[in-house]
Amino acid sequence: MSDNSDPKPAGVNSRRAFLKGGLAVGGALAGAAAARAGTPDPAITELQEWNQYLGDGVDARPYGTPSEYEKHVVRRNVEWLTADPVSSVNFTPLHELDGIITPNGLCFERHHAGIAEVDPAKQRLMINGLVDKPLIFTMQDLMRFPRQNHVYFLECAANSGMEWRGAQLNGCQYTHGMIHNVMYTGVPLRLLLEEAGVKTNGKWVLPEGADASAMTRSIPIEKALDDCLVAFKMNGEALRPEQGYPVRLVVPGWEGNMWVKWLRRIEVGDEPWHHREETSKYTDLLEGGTARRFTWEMDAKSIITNPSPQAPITHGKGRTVLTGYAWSGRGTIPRVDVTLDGGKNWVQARMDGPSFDKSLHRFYFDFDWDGRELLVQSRAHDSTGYVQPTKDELRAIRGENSIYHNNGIQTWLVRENGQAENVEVS
Ligand SMILES: Nc1nc2c(c(=O)[nH]1)N[C@H]1C(S)=C(S)[C@@H](COP(=O)(O)O)O[C@H]1N2
Ligand SMILES: [Mo]
Repeated sequence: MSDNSDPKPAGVNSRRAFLKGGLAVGGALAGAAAARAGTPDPAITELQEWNQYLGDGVDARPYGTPSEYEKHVVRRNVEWLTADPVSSVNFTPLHELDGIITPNGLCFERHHAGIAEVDPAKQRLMINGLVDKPLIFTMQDLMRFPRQNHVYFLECAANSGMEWRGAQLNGCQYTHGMIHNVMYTGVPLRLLLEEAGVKTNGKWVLPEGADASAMTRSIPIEKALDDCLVAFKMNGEALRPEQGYPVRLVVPGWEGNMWVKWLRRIEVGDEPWHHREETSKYTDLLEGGTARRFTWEMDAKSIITNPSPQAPITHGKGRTVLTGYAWSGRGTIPRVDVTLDGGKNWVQARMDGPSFDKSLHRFYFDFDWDGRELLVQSRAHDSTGYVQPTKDELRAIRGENSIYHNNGIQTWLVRENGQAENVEVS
């Protein structure tokens, strides 16, 4: 390594290394995916605009934003889905991302009464109910407890809910985009509960939000004492207002509704409260009119993000990168299978990037596309041995009345022209 105090030698070295690397890669690609040398390319032969002006200085962008060429990479909502945008949802543009982390500005939003703008100086977190000492924590109080960092996915139980009765929305952003994956910094809820002293009959906790919806959910004390976090940072910086600034509850592997944002109170009780969001909502209506309650853990699931309806193959046949995400609320994802022919033949995808518990995982399948129509699907295996089911297998058990917890295998039809659409195969 060169001396950090003088950036110049390092710059020179890395530039030389870059040029050498560039040549090597160029050689390997010739005749495959890269353009052949010999045809003059104006992107090389002509002096580009940006080569001729002095760019913005270091004082121009105190908080950075993406390149203007990335303006299409945004959260999107589906207008007919909800009556108004305040109690609604938008979706993460999964097909535009790579790796496993969701950038803060692209994390889907789900709120029941809009975004609360909480003043951190007036933020209080109260713990009351079946405790020895009811306590109130300011932000400063929270920051004095030992912190932890963990990458976790948050998936709304309604993710893919519109697909129960058949293929509907054209794009993985809409079919699977009620998920994000973030590194949280926070204090284990266990430490705060221990500080208050949970009484022996304290078996449940009820986190409550400070927004106008005052969101509440019953959580068993075992989970609260296990891995829940009271988080104040996401991907290193303060939580975004959309995600519950200044404090939200993190409930790893469990449905997103329980991750109360703008967290202001945690009550300890001896039984669940049976509030609205755990009875009339976030309950699975089964065939025959019975209902399944308290389905907290998110089952293993996966989705091919590229190619997909919003991300067609535009380069023609030959070298092609297929990629996507897989996750499980019960552990890690050691394996993902991929099929190009609607499930007749399966091959193992290549997992890449870190494998964290209850986090998104990235998979790739690198193949030579012969230009023929494809029916692409992915199938996740989680670390408990559970294998993601087909939609028909799910329907056989759960009927078609459900909205929540649809983790069935998704199919994209990729046409000869590279365009893709949402279909089902049986
Ligand atoms: N206070 C409060 N917390 C809330 C909600 C809400 O409306 N208010 N929505 C819940 C639902 S249904 C989901 S899926 C997640 C969404 O988290 P996100 O907006 O960070 O994606 O937050 C949950 N926590
Ligand atoms: Mo949700």
